[in-house]
Amino acid sequence: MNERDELISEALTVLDQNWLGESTRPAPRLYPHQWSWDSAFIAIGNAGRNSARATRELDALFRGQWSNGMVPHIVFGPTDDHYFPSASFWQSRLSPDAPSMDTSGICQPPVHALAVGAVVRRLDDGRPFLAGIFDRLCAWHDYLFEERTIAGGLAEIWHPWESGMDNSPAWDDLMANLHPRADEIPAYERVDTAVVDAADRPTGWEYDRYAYLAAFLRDQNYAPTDPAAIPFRAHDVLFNSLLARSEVEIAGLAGLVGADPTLHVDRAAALGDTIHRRLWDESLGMHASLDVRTAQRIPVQIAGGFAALLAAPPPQMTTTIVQTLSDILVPLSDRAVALPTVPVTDPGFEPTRYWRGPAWINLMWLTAHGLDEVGEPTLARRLRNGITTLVRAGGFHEYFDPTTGTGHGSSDFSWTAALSIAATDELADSA
Ligand code: 2M8
Repeated sequence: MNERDELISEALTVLDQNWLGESTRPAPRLYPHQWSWDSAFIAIGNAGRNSARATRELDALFRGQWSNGMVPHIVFGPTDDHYFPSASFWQSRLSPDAPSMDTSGICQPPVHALAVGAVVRRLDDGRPFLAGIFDRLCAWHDYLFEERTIAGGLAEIWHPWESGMDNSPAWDDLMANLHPRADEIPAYERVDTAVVDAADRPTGWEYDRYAYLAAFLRDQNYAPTDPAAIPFRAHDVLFNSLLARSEVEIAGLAGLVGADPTLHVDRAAALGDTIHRRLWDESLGMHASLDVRTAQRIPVQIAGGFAALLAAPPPQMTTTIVQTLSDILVPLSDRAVALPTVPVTDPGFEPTRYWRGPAWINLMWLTAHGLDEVGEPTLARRLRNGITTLVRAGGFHEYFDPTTGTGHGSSDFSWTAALSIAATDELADSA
């Protein structure tokens, strides 16, 4: 077996081991249920190798969809243990919109349309699967455009977990501005630090605030009546760029099910314009997320900001972004680079702490796609080579120290495996 086939076969073994029967857990012990954006990445990896499983994965996730359209960030399995916050913490059925199975009460970045598109393109006839999921996908986006787009034309996140980049330095000031009273922080017991090194995870101070924010939303049955009272509100670049790019994807898929693409084309264009107008930060040379409560952009260079490449930036902006990105990328060899979540030169860079420095395969893969879309295939290739280099040397870890290449967090991490397959296939296709 050549190196390429070997990597794919090992990645498929990880996905097999994490398969729960209807969906795939992100990792064996750390994340035992179904997570929203993880499942989208996992379906992308399975699309070309195990398309039946990819369709089941997405169907299972959308079975957890709420009647208001929200796709929850966790769909819980039948056993409610070994994870904090558990189903009994979230109590999703406090909301009349929640389905009969247990879910969390918040969401994650809308990357699902890209997964649906990837799966449909790999099926002999993708129309039956698409017909079953298309309206649900549109309802998810309607939720984001209607219930989460409150001011300024951008969708809001209400919890750092909704960004997917939980303890990113982008959220430091917003978190520091939360002043929960002791009785507003619910009692809880962490499970994560018993499974992986606590030094690689968010701090206790951050977890207190995660628990406080989740309980705040829960105590309003997940339907806050006064947006001004929500303690954490951000316009995240990654979240909104994925929403814009996903609208383009939905527009492209619409014809296959006889739907009208116009709304989706218009939404993608309007949202893209707003992203480039409101989130562009000339001094950073890239886009930055915005604190809705202060109406200020958050002046930090975060890898998620490069997702704006997926939202059709204008040419001059694109040139600046690619230059900034090139300066931040860390060489792994003469043809492979890693994308750290925070520049290694940043005083706050922590090489192994979760979303505060390590290289994450999903952000590298999304950035490679953004580069393809703005006509930078050489840099895209170096990023994909970076993905295969990191997993060959470090295994299918959750994240990697970009300065040494060593793997951290959970081993046998599903989206690392799935996107290694996708990157390997894309490298072969572009050779
Ligand atoms: C991490 O987030 C969860 C909370 O949702 C956690 O730390 O327990 C993040 O890396 C998130 O992006 C990811 O979806 C999740 C499962 O892999 O883990």
